[in-house]
Amino acid sequence: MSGVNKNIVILISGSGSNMAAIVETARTQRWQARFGARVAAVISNKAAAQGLVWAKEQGIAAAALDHTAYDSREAFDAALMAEIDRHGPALVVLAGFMRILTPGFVQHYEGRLVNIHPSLLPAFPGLKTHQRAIEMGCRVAGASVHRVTSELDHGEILEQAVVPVLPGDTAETLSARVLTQEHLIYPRAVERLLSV
Ligand code: NHR
Ligand code: GAR
Repeated sequence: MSGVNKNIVILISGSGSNMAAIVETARTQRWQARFGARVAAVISNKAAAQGLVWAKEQGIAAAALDHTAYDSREAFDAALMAEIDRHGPALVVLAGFMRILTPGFVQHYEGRLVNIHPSLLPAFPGLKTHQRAIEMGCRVAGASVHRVTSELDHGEILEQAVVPVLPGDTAETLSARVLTQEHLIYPRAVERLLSV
């Protein structure tokens, strides 16, 4: 990705630990100096998202756009696009963002839109991935960073990490094990996108 001022906009819905991992890696790996890249904004569809508080403390522009205030997915996505585009993003990063995006949104950011999904895609697209992996008797689980297309959790895979499923695991214990790996692979995938 050539050029200077590569603004990264991160979309969250909750705790924002993947967002924080990316912000911290940007700092320790000097993304500004090396790639002209910085996390310009964090946007949540939930005003109560904990990640917004942390982002503000870091001096990052943080905004909430409540999807329930819009009549349709198209109307929400149009407002979200307007908010994102204020920052002229080179990359839009979904990090625990829980709203399915319309084809118009996906098309607008084609080639600039990535997600982290808590399963070894193409296994278990959609929700409740850890519970489903345990119920199926999977011996391994993990996470995938992928490009976002209008087909949910189906874009090109950019990074993956594998963890064991251990006897007695619950969705909570497995998701915590997967999350530690997400914090390694997501910053790595974003850095690779910035460096090409
Ligand atoms: N949008 C598109 N077009 N394509 C993808 O691959 C997307 C996407 C939006 C989000 C993240 C995804 C995940 O990693 C993601 C990938 C939300 C849902 C969902 O069903 C499914 C997958 C993902 C995110 N959301 C419900 C909805 O009606 C709301 C659920 C809730 O609020 O808890 O949008 O898993
Ligand atoms: C992460 O495990 C992420 O993979 C998952 O939600 C968690 C968000 O944690 N994403 C989805 O389930 C998307 N449907 P975080 O807010 O602490 O990054």
